[in-house]
Amino acid sequence: ADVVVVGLGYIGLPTAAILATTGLKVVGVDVNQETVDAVNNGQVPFVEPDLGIHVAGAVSQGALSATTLTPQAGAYIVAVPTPFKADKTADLSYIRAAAEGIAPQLKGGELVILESTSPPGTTQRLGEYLLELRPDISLDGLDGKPVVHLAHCPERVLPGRIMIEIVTNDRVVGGLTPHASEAARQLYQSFCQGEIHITDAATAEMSKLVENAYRDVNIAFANELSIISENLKIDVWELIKLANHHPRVNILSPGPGVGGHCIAVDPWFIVAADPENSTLIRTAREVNDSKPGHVVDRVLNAIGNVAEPVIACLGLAFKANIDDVRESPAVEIVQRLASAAPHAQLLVATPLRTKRDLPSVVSGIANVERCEMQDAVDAADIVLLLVDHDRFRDIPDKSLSGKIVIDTRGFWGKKNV
Ligand code: SAJ
Repeated sequence: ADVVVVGLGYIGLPTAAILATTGLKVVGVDVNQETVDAVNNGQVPFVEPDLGIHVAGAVSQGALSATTLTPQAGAYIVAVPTPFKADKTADLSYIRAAAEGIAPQLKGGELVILESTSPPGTTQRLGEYLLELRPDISLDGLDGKPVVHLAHCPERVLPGRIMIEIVTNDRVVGGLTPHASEAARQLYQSFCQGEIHITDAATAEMSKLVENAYRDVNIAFANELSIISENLKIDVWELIKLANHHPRVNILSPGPGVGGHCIAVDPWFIVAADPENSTLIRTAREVNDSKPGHVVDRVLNAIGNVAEPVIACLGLAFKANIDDVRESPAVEIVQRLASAAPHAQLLVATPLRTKRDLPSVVSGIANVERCEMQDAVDAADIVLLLVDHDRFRDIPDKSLSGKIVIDTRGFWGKKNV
């Protein structure tokens, strides 16, 4: 293969598909046989606009295939998860496993790119894993052994817009050596129309973390405002709209909390790297993490003395118009509400989910069931909007009248707040 992409998830599969459209021969590697089979059938195991067309096209032309065993290639892109552990430090075991797959295939001259969002120093660490497994290679060539070139190139695509942003976004590339940076730049130039900025590996790692921490801090500001406004009986949406008329103010939107596998995770990697000096970043994380609990309290208050309350929970995804529930505040709210109010019936509407059941994180809870959105609203005493999916626009205003509406996203505007 020209390029092997290790990890066929939200980043690896789009990257593999887009590389395959440039004429390169791409092999995707994944530990999950179902994912491998799906890709080889030209299918995508999750929802992402336009990805299906790219994958089906590339597979049918023979440019893209998938396997569980890492083959030989000129370049490897590692796009595996880097979740955090209970102590909020990064779990690098998937990166280690990727290295174990790649190491036996190396001959010298290959490019190995880490795309997974990683704590500072991880590209170097990946290099060290490879050296441990293959003492006969080198990362810089200074010892005369065959060289393997390592670089970090963090992805910055927005779920829901991945196939557009993967082409149009600027990229940061940081090699362990200038040669590695240059080789990585050439590979990304094959499909990336944005500018490619070269730096060192640690700065590239940190730049990704900082972008997401920046957004987290700004969302925390909005979330803190929403709680203050509630206490002061001010409509936070109107407040923010007015403040944003100032030419240098741009407050983000409050919501039920911050989810996803990036913004809710990455700032912790900065905190872990320098706990003493990252007080603002840590506090923002804590503010955003406390928001689901706040929403649960609001609902419990609204339930009051209702004997058998029915609550329509609209949406489970971590944000609008996608079906991804990773770290989703909506999931946390449904779980906590179900146990805090065991007498309540929770009807959950997930209009974007193609599978029949609820995701495993909430299925099997006795008082939680999946329901069509309009049926859920019609049956409910309380309508709890958790995700601003466009599909919820189809719910007519009149079906909300007479219900208690808790709109965590400002979706329905002032009238229902
Ligand atoms: N959210 C709010 N209020 C807002 C904006 C977002 O509550 O005003 C919430 C969302 O509902 C969601 C969470 O924050 O729960 C994160 O959503 P998001 O749209 O801000 O970001 P992600 O996680 O989908 O993607 C981010 C992006 N990073 C930045 O915008 C700096 C994306 O470019 C990254 O590639 C991605 O993280 C990643 O993979 O790191």
